[in-house]
Amino acid sequence: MAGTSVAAQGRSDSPQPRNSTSPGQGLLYPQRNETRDLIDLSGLWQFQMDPQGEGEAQRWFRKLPAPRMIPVPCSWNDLFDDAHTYLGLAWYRTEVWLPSGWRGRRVILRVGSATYAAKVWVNGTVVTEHHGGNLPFAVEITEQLAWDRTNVVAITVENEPRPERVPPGPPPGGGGVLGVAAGFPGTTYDFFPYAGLHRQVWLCAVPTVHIDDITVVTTIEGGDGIVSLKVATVGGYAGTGKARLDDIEADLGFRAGTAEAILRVPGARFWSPRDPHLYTLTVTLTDGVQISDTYSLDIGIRTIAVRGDQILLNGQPIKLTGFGKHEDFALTGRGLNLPMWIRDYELLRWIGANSYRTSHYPYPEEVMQLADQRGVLVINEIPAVGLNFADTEDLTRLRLAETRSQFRELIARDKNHPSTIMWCVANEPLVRPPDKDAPLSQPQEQKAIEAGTRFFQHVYDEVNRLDGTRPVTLVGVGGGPREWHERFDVICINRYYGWYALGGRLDQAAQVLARELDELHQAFGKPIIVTEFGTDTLPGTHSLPPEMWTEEYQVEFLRRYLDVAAQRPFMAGMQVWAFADFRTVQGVGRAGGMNFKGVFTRDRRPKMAAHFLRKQWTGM
Ligand code: BDP
Repeated sequence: MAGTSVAAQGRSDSPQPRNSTSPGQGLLYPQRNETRDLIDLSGLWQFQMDPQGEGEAQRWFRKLPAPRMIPVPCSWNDLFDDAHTYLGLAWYRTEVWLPSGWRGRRVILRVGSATYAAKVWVNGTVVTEHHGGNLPFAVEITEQLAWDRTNVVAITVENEPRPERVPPGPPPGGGGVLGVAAGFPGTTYDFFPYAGLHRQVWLCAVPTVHIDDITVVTTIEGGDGIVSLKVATVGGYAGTGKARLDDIEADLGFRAGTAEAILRVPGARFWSPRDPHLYTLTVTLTDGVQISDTYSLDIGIRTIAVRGDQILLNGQPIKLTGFGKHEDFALTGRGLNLPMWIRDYELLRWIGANSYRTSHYPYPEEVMQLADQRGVLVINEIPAVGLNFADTEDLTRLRLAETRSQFRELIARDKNHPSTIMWCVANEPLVRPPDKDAPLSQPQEQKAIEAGTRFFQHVYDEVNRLDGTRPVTLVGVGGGPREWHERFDVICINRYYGWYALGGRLDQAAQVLARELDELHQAFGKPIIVTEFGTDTLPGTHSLPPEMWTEEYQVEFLRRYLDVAAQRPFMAGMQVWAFADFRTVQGVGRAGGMNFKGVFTRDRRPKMAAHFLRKQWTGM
């Protein structure tokens, strides 16, 4: 957790809040069934920016002095001109009347994501604070509720780019991820710092004693699937329960609120991109005949492992084809946009991709459910983008705490998704910030490399402790220290030979890439995935012979990279950067504030490269 000294470097003088999830530690997706109910608070909320940070003292959690309406979920940036580049504190407020049938149950408020830090009031009382912009948090609010009048929910969202956060903000006045003049707004990464209540806010009614968490691990024995599960409850449950999957049942005996069981599924259908079969697992708490709580979860039976230089799904080698993506669309920004996601999954199928990476932050829970249903393999990444290790030890320590806490939440949320086949701990960590002109001295550089090595060792160990069933990776930048990869199960690299280096010289670029892949394979003998390669491409711009920024050049560039990979049977995957054009900060390297490396435009029209990839990946 952040100490006050560093937090004070930001605009606000309050320390980063301690994350609280309650009543238990579980983050099960909200569900309505015979024992549970829900109210989705999506819709129009009142909104007001608070650049002076005066709202709390003036009790804006009761009444906003000059509100305007804003949709939830949505980013605030593309809706109001004065909010477009606003990085600071903003208030959201809504009212809700509770059904009388909810009396006697616990009521939990669950926020899908608030970027970056949030503080929540219910009827004027602070109920929780949270930081980390892309993951849900929940808090019990039963005590604060009123039953004879409307309830006021107020949430502040604050998105200041502070250096101790993950992703870190740039040093004051800094930013400049593109290695050119600083972008605006200043970030340490190449995407727009959208902010707001980005996912749904729910009220959930659950029984006093209820299922708080379920952890499912699947293995394979011959043709049978083995489903091991752990159930955790809130309320010190010491009774009995049942776990059911199709017509297979196991009894659960709870001690100190938890129970475990193993279900054997004879002749199971194993989850894979070809047959993404999901089984419904239902857990019930049953004291005698009375069901006191129940929760259902769709699970896939599959294994994922690394053997030598191969990634094995259900014991068979797989090669990833696909993309790095963003959660980005006009007007909604990074707000939950289900039409966009459904279209994206359609296009992934059309183009023949079997995978993507959640660059550079966790995506919505519904999107993970869709990946399960559609058999898409996901590299699940936390927002550790823009890290550098030449900053002070204090900052590195604070970012480590933040990274670990976000990982705990991510794994709590996504551990049961068969589609998540790998955790990614960081994208392109750097030895020094990209906007520092003076190179580091040799000893300084060595010190930064060692700081990074320790950092990633801690994160790797933590992730492995929380979930020992999935490979863990780190995505490295060209020229980054090789030793940072050593600890990880899969080597992921982003490479831009033929774009940022060797622009226009694709023959040379292919040679350099080939040489590097061979060296990496020689050095590590682990699976290698190129998780980013691509060129900015203005749709409708053409040239013969192919020149940079044209659609022909994008096709030729991708062709060279895929050819180099095809000649190397050890390659475990190729993910193009990017799926679609996306909004980033203003700067001389980004026309119109856009990154144009998409093979689809921002409104999802195919560039020539999309047709090319489809041919490569589907044979059509
Ligand atoms: C890589 C980053 C990615 C950028 C991309 C680019 O991982 O976020 O958008 O480069 O420059 O370095 O397009």
